[in-house]
Parts: sequence; structure tokens; C-alpha cells
Amino acid sequence: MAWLRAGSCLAKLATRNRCFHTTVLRSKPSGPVPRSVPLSRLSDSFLDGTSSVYLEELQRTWESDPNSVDESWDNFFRNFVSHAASSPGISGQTIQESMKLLLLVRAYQFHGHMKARLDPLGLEQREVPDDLDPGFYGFNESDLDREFFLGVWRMSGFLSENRPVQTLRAILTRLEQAYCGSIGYEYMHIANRDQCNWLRDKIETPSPMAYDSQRRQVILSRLIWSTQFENFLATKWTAAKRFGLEGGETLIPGMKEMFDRSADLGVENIVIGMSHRGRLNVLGNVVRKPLRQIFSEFSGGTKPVDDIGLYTGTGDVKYHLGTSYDRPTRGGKHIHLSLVANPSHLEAVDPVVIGKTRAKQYYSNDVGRTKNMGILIHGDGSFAGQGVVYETLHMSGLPSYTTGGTIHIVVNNQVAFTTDPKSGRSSQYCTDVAKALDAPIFHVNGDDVEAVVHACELAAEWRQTFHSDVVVDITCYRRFGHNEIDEPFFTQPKMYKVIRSHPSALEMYQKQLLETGQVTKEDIDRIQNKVLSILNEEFVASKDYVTKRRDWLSNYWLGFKSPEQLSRIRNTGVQHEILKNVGKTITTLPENFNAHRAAKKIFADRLKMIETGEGVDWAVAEVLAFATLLVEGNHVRLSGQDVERGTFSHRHSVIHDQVTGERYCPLDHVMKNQNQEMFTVSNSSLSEFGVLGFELGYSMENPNSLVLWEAQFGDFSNGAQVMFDQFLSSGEAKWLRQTGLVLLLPHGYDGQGPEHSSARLERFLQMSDDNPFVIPEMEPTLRTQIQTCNWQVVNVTTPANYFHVLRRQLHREFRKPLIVMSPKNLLRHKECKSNLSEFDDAEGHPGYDKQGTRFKRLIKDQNGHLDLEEGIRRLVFCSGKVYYELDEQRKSVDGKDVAICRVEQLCPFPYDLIQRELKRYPNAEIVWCQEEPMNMGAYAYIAPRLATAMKAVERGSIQDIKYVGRGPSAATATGFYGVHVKEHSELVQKAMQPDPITTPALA
Ligand SMILES: Cc1ncc(C[n+]2csc(CCOP(=O)(O)OP(=O)(O)O)c2C)c(N)n1
Ligand SMILES: [Mg+2]
Repeated sequence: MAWLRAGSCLAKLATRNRCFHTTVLRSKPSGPVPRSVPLSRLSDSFLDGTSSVYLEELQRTWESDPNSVDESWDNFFRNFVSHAASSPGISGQTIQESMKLLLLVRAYQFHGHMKARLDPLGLEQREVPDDLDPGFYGFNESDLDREFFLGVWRMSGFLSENRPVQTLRAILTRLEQAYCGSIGYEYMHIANRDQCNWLRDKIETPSPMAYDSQRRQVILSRLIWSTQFENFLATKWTAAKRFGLEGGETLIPGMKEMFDRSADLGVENIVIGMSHRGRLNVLGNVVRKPLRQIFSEFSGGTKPVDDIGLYTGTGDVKYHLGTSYDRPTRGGKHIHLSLVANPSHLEAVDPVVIGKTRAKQYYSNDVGRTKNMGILIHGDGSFAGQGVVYETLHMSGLPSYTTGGTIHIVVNNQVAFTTDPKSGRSSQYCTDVAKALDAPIFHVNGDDVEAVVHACELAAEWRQTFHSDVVVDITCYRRFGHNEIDEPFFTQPKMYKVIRSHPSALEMYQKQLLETGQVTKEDIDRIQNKVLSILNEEFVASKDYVTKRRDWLSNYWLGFKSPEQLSRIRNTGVQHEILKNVGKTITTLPENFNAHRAAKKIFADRLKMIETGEGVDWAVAEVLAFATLLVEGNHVRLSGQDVERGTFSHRHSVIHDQVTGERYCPLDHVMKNQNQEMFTVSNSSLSEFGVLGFELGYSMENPNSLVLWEAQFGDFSNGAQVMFDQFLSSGEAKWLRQTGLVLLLPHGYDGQGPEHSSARLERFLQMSDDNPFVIPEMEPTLRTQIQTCNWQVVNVTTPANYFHVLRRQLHREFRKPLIVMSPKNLLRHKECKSNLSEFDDAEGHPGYDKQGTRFKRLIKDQNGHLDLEEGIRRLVFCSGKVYYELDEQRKSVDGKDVAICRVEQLCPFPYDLIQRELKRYPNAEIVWCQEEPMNMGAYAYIAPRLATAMKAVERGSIQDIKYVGRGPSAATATGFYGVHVKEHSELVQKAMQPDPITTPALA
């Protein structure tokens, strides 16, 4: 069949200049009739093999033996023969002609969009494929009024059974109407026959957009709102940046009608993500953020105040803010809309919206995923250019990430800042990436408001019918520059010359409705005046408007504390019986389950740890944290690459039956009749940006959930850097939104080379906002240090401490992101074990401090516990697994006069505990030891804070901090194992050397 495919490529290349509105019949080519079948584009099985030659051959075969051809072909030939015999008009028609006509119809279904009138400016230079030309198949003028038999296909729409015989003229008119009007449909790439038929049915119906005059008035009014809103802002704040929607105003009626239709079809909640363009218009007109609030923000905006707390954060520019409201719909229902706050990084909000939508589905038990829906609005440049678009699309069908379909709307103004599409993408359409998902794509001329409304409604119907993604590409233009103070003539002079004299979509629609008598001039004036007077009223009211913070916090967050409101520190130990009980469940596999031999052993060992209460390892600590949180009624969700088994083969949260392949997840069974999603562990797609963004959005919905994302190795998380910079570290400050998301980033120097050693701890610490020179209130009953800091960074060294730091995430009245430098070789380290008694809350047990059992921000030296240890000559502060290596070296040199303190929580800095240790060892040389190079790791973060602590207790200054660690380096680690070992032994030896350390401190 290779030759057929080659033929189809030729057909694809053979194109001619586009010709709108009319179909020009070309005379039959004089040379050999080209192969007319773009085979690769035919997806219905019936047409799986065809060409002129092939068809003739097939017909001959059928004539000699009808059973020798496929049933569908047999059907066709039989029908044709019987119609030809009974219908005088087609008696002269050959089977070949009929089949060519069929190909013409198919060509329109495939390529009709290439001829659709999509560009409001008419500047688009597109080639229309030859296969849309009847002459290409040998038809000419004289054939126009002949009747043809189209066949009887198991197909919807045009080629369905009810009208198999039509004139060529009628066929062409209908094809042009259906496929080459203001909407170009791309759907023939979809492999699913039912979906194609569903769309054909909708597209090929004779009058798809029959709106009555009442409906048209609603559409008109919505378009007036959209247009007037931008005009109003433009007149009141002439030089303010607002990234206006002018040129794409039909987005608003489109969205509103889409939401109304969705509500009719059962949607109750919509989460919206969008960037700058038209965001204010969407906020005001679609989400219904009070106009007075928007206007107040324009006038400089007051910092929000709150009757409960004073925390206002840093705020954000107006076109990034989010909000949420209940909005009545045309059909008399209500729909809840939330627009997620987003940073300027285009498309970064996409996965966040989808994650939040998925969480809403979980919490509302929306198992069919029909009540909660995500909508993403994109720009043409960013949709084509940003990789996270694909990462987000790609999650849409994954069981743990699907939301039952997202509707994508592209505000395709045919320019990205100053960049033309030809420099911005290699594909024909900016939406081509969505074809990878088999999503239908509706390209629509943004000047035709009814077509926009129709495409938007169709998208809503598709989503509720097929529960998968769909794209509406509104081809429009940008009336002004990229923003209101930008000059577009510098770079797009020709386009803007056309735009200057181009009437607005509203002007065109008003004219159309007046001409057809659908509305009167008075109707229009009435609506215009009403809108203007409301805008003016709101403007006046905006002067006294006082923003309330938490405007968009959902009910789940009621009672949660802002950074100024003191939240009690709670213990996180768990009753011994509960630990034993859940411990049994999570270490027991069902009878007759054929687990892998090694997995059986792991589970048996785990059971032993629970039974004896000794030697609890990292994986068991984690599973105990999850299980106890579940028992307390929380939702736990862990995702990332290979997290089910664990990259280091340590977790085994899902066990696979070696005979049946069946899966068993012990944590699904810690409670009776447990909802299967209550504990979710899921391997993810190989994406960091997208998946982390998804989990972040998920975590923001409901605080009673522990949501974790684990990087394969910590360094890979830099693929999600935008999420750290723009959302995780600064989201609360900018948008007053909290999240307790946990990041597990495997980190540690064990000779695995530059990329697998470092999770780039320094970057997380550098983004921490605790003041290095000011010791905050550290008194336990008054301490808000951790609430006022933007996030927590820990490098934990014991299983019990890991258990407590995870549980602490939920046992508090606020939420903070938690960055965990998680271990690799500690997972199996013989010393890295805890006793079960460190997990429980029994007084007197090893984990029990003065206050009870909780996370230890600092672990003091294991040897001397007196309040004053004057004989200690060196105090080594460190963090993470290097502790075990230092301790081993200390043992080997019998360094009893060296104390080693583990800073388990680096950020916020545990000033109180550090000072306690400084006081305990008054004569000790103070050392910071790390395994990372000097320009990496925690050194730069620790030094000024340690110095501040030292100064306060008169233990010296920054000059007195001695550094032990690797030297400065460009790469995070050496690639040579031998060098690693050498560096490592030098490091630990130096930390324990008898002589004072001379390495200069960070000055
Ligand atoms: C990731 C990212 N890169 C660059 C920018 C700077 N930038 C802001 S708007 C814009 C053009 C966007 O074009 P398009 O997606 O077509 O949206 P439009 O402004 O045309 O509506 C650019 C490059 C950004 N905000 N985000
Ligand atoms: Mg654009």
C-alpha cells in the first residue's frame, strides 16, 4: 500500500490559491486523471483502500463474486445498482462517478476548514487543497444539475441514508455551507467513528445556527457589555495597561453561552484559567467580579483589609488576580465560576486549573466528571509555543489526572506581542498540538458572533457527551497594540492599516440585526444606555470600595489562619494502638496474592518492624504517616514518576500479582469501605512542569488533604521551576492562597554524578523570605515564624522525623508548602531507623519532648545532653545524610570532643534551638559542614542566620563560622566515582580533624 500513501502525499501538496465563497469548477484536466484519493486522511473503514484503479478493480471483483469484497463495499454496489435501475436521473452515472463524488464529500469533511472564512481581516493567504475542486475528480459545469447517487453509508450527516440521490449543485452548496462558512471544523483526525458521526450530524445539519430573535437579543446584549466594558476602561484610564480584548470581544458572548449550555447539561462548577488578554472583561462580565472592585483596582487599588487579620501579602497586578462567584444562567440555573489567579508566565496556570478541577470532582463525588469542568483560555502565540500546553493536554486521558475533558478557547488575534504567526510556529494552525489528543477543533471567525456562540455551545455539548478535550479557536484580531501603550504600526503596518478601518464585531452584528429586522434602533439604544449607566454607577461606587481579602477562598478554608493569626503548635504523635492497627493493615497482603518474592520479604520485614517496634525504616514511616492521616479522615494523594514502586524500589505502595497482574494497594484498606480515591498513589506522565502544576492546583482546593509530588531525582524538578518561582514560593504573598503541597526531592551525594546528586537545595533556600538578620519571636506560645515564612525547607534524617513533618502539614490551622530534600541511601541505611515509640504520643518515650511528640526542627548531638558541655571543642552543624557519615568518622577517630547537630528544618531557621546548642557548647569551634559545593547547598543561607544567632548569644560573628564542604563548583558533583570518594573522605576527615579549621567563612 506504500504507493497509495505516496499518492496521498502528492494530493496534499497539489494545492491552489484559496477562493472564498464560490466554487469554481475547473474543466477536466487533459493529462491522466490524478489519483484522487488522499487515502491517509480517510478514517472510516469503508474507505480504507481506494484509488481509481483500485475502485475499478474492486468493482470487477464484486461483479464476478459479491462475496469476495468487504461487506460494506458489497452494500454500496448493491445499492448503487438498485438506485441506478430505479432512478432515471442517474441511469447514465457510473459507479466510478459516484465514488469520486463520495471522495469529494470526504475531502470537504477533511479539508473544508482550509476554505472556511476564518480571518476577519481577510489577510490570510491560505492554499485551498485541490481535492476540494470538483474538476479534480473530472466533473464540469454540465454535471452540476445531474443527480448523483451518494451511497448508503453507516454514517451521519451528509452521507447518511435519507438522501442518497442529489444533484451535484445541491451537494456542493451544502458542503460549502457546512464546511466553508464562518466555522472551519477539524475533526477527521479523530479515530473514533461514533465521535465523527456525532460531529457530522451537528455540522451537516441544514441550519445549525437557527437562533430566534429573543436569543439574538441576549447575544447582542452580551456583545454590547463586552464592547462597552473595554471602551469604558479606555476612556477612564487612557494609559493604564489592561491588555484589552478589542478585536476579540465576541469571546464574552461565546463564553457566556458556553457556560449556559454547560449548565443546561449538568455542569455546576467551572474552573477557569486564562492569561492577560481580556482577563478583566472575563472577570467583570463572565465571572461577575463586582465592577466597582475592578475599577477600584484600576484607580491604584487599596491594599485589602480583613476584619480577622491584617495580612495582605504583596498583592499582584489587576490582570493576574483571580476570583470566584455564583452566576445565574440563561436557563435559570446557577453555576459557580472560579478564575484562578495566575502569573504572567503564559500557560503556566493550565495544569493548576486542571488539578483544581480534579480535586473539586473528588470532593463533590463527581464520579462521572460531569458537574465540574475546567476551561482554559489561551493566546495563539502561547498555545503554540509553550510546552506546558502539551504537558497539560497529555494528562487529559490519564486515570488519575483526567477531568472528563477541558474546553480550550484560543483568542487567536494572529499576533503574539510583535511576532507574526509565521515566526511563531511551524504548524498551520496554532491549535495543531491538540490533534495529538484526537480533540475536535472548531476554528471560528471572531467577527461572526453567532458562529462564535455556536462553536462554543458545540464545544460544551461535546465535552458533556464525550468527556474529552475540545478546542474553540476564535480567529480575531487585536485592535490596538499588545497593551494600551504599545505601538503596533512599528511591526505590523499592513495589518493595522486594515484594522484601522475595520468595523467592530458589535457594529457588524447591530447592522445585521437591524437589516433583517430582528431588533430596532430603539432596542439597541436601550441596551447601550443601560450598560453605560451601570458602568457609570459602578465607577462612582468604586471610589469607596474596600477590598476584602479572602474574596475567593472556598468554604473548605473557613477558619484557617492567616500569617498574623497565631496557630497553635500541635503534637503529631499517634496512639500506640492505632499505630499497631494500621501497621498491620499496611504490611499485610491478601491471601492467595502472588506477590513478587522480594516484595513478600519486604512486607514480612515491615510487619516485623511493627510487631517488634524496632528498626522502622523510611518507607514504613511514610506509610504510617499516610495511614494515620487517612484514619483521621484526610485525603492523601502522591504522584510523580514511578512513585508507586518508588524510584529506589523502596516504597512498594502498589503490589502486582505475578500471575494475574492484579494490583493491590494496602493503603486503600486502612478503613472499612474506604473510598478508593481517598488514598491515591499514581505514577505520572514523564512531565515535571505539568504534573507538579496539577498537584499544586489539587492541593489548593481543600486543606484537609496531604498532596505530595515526588521528583524522580531532585534535579529534574528544575523542569518545573516556573511553578516554584511563580506559584509555590510566592502564591500566598501575591494572591493570599495557601497550599500545603509537599515536594519530595531526592537529594544527596553518593557518587551518582552531577545530575543525580543535587536537588538544588540552594535555590529553595534562596527563595525563602525569612530575614537573615532578624530573630523573630521564638517563644513557643507566641511564635508565628513558620506562618510568616513563605515555605518550609527540610532535610530530615530519621524516619520518625519524616513521619512527623508529614503529619505536621495537616495538624495545624494554616497551610505552607513543604520542600523535602528526601534521601536515597538513607532509605536502606542501617543506622537510619527509628523505634515505633518515636511515633507515638506516650510520655517518656524517646520521641517525647517537654511538649510531647512532634517534628524536631533540630536534632541535638546524641552524646552529651547536659545543659553545659564545656569539654566539647567543636560543634558541627549539618543537615541531611552527611550526618551519618560524620558520625561514622567521629566513631572511627574516637572524636568524643566533637558534637554534631542536625538542622532538620533549614527554613524557617530554628534560631531558638540553634542558640540553645550554642550555649550548651560555650568553648566549641563552630562549623558548618555540608556535602554540596560551597556555592550550593545550605551554606549561603545558613551563614548569615547562624551568625545572627551567634551574635545574639555573644558567640562571635560570621567570621567565626568555619566551612567544611566541597569547594565552589560549576557542576553540582563530579562524574568520577573515585573522585567522589576522595572528596567525601577529605570532607569528613576535615570535620573531625584535631587541629582547628581554617577555611574562611562567608564574609
Ligand atoms: C512564558 C512567557 N514568555 C514570555 C512572556 C511575555 N509575553 C507576554 S504576552 C506575550 C505574547 C503573547 O501572545 P499570545 O499568546 O498570542 O497572546 P496575545 O497577547 O496575543 O493575546 C509575550 C511573549 C510571558 N508572559 N510568558
Ligand atoms: Mg495573540
